[in-house]
Amino acid sequence: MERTFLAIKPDGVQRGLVGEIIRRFETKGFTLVGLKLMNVSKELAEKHYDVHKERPFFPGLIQFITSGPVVAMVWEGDGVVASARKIIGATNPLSAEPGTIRGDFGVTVGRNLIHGSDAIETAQTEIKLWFKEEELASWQPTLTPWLYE
Ligand code: RTP
Ligand code: MG
Repeated sequence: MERTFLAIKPDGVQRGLVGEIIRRFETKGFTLVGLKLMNVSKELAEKHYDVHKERPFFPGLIQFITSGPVVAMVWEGDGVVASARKIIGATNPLSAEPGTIRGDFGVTVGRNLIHGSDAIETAQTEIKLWFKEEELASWQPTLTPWLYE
């Protein structure tokens, strides 16, 4: 089953949006298989955002992500990688559609509340980077026959 990596960034935690954000993926029908509140080391933040290391916003992004606890999560379900990106909305919250997390709760790109893996391969790399195998729970919700044909 497809999996994605999501992280509620420090602004989402500080603003008390953890429950609201988790609710959106839970009620959609995705399955939570990994969850932890954690402080992010500079080393982990730099590895996670390695593709952006030459960008001007990189130092500020690392500073921000390491500034307070984040909620790291792994979610499972058919098409979860692309669907989660839709639920999250565009990178710039002012361009994100209402109804998306960033569209509903954010106003600026550097405080856009949540990260979501951008492709299936990226998701696999990010899950390995953030979680140990034993921190992930494989389980089949009893609702499965009501979610999938
Ligand atoms: P994310 O990786 O955090 O899920 O966000 P994303 O895919 O929608 O956007 P991405 O292009 O990967 O950018 C990563 C994060 O860097 C910050 N950013 N700041 N100041 C800027 O112009 C700028 N551009 C990007 C955002 O916090 C973005 O989520
Ligand atoms: Mg990204």
